[in-house]
Formats: sequence, C-alpha cells, structure tokens
Amino acid sequence: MKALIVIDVQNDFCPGGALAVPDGNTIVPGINALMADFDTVILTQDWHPAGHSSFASTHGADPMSMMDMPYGPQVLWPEHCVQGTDGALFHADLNTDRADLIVRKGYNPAIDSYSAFFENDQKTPTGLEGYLHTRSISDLVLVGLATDFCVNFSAVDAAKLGFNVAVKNDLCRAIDFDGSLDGALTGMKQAGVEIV
Ligand code: VGL
Ligand code: ZN
Repeated sequence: MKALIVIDVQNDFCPGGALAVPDGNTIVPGINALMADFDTVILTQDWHPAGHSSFASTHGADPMSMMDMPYGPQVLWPEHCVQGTDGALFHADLNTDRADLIVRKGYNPAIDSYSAFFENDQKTPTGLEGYLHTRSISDLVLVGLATDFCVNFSAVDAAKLGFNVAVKNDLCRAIDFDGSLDGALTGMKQAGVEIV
C-alpha cells in the first residue's frame, strides 16, 4: 500500500508568510492533482506553541542564527506556524478534504520537529510510523515544504525506518539557506530516497 505525504503546505511557508519559501504556493495545484493517484493522503502541519525554543525571538537572537540545543545544533527561525494563527493554517487552495490523517509536529516547546516521524532529538516519535505500519503502508511519496528541512528530514527518517520513499522534487520548494538544499539532496540520495 502506498501513501502521499504532503509536508507543511501552510501559509507561513508561502509568499507573504513569516518563513516564506520562494514560490511555495506554486506547488499547490500539482499536489492537489497528484492526490487522485493515491488511496491514502496524509498532511503534516508545523504547529508550534508561542515562545517555541526554535524561535530566534525566544532567545533574543537573530533569525537564521544557530544555537546549540541539548539535542544538537538548531537553526533559530523567525516565529512561524504558531498554534491557532492564520500562518499555521494550510494554504487555502490545498485540498485538505482528501486527508486521512493530519500529523501535527513541533508542539513540544523544548524540541523542534522537522521530520514527520521523529522530533529533532531523533528519538521522540510522532506516531506516524505506527500509523503507517498498522495500515500496511510501505511505499511513500513526499511533496511539500521545505525540500531542505521538513521534506528532507521526513524522507531520510522514513528510509531509515525501512519504507520505500520517493520525493517528487518538482512539487517541493526549498529555503536553500547556507547550502542546505545541496546537502539535503545528497543526504536523501545517500539514505536511499529516490528523487523523482
Ligand atoms: C520547516 C523550518 C522550521 C519546514 C519548519 O517545514 O521545512 N522549516 N519549521
Ligand atoms: Zn517550524
């Protein structure tokens, strides 16, 4: 069984949003069309409490600076996808009716979560692995935002967990910060993710 996983197609990651990914909105029609090829569609939603530890403002630091967290280095982001705000909503044109499951992540105040499977400590699970296994889903296609962060970490974790994973790159857009896109593409290929 296969599933389409749509990563973080939310207002704050689209032009005009707090952490806008260039052209992030332009992938929405293609993602909606691709849903027709899948019995199972899963959406992820970045969902941070106000004052989240991944926000630069929480530490009086500059956005896009780095900070050493107990679980490793962390990029400090502009405030984005705060629970209950318009920025955290899915893009208005995204077809959310087809979603069997919406996975929220990043709600732990102390740990960021790029991946749909594990928080950034790489061990606290979101529950998605169990959901997929109990539904006998073994093949995953990932699309969404951002290629180099949440799509990348989700795809690599999925491959490590033994799923067959493809990232449809034309339906992803990247932040591309400090070489992050090249690093992500290399890392995903090394992990056995198919880039199509
Ligand atoms: C993301 C940075 C911070 C993403 C989420 O969805 O790629 N990036 N939070
Ligand atoms: Zn986030």
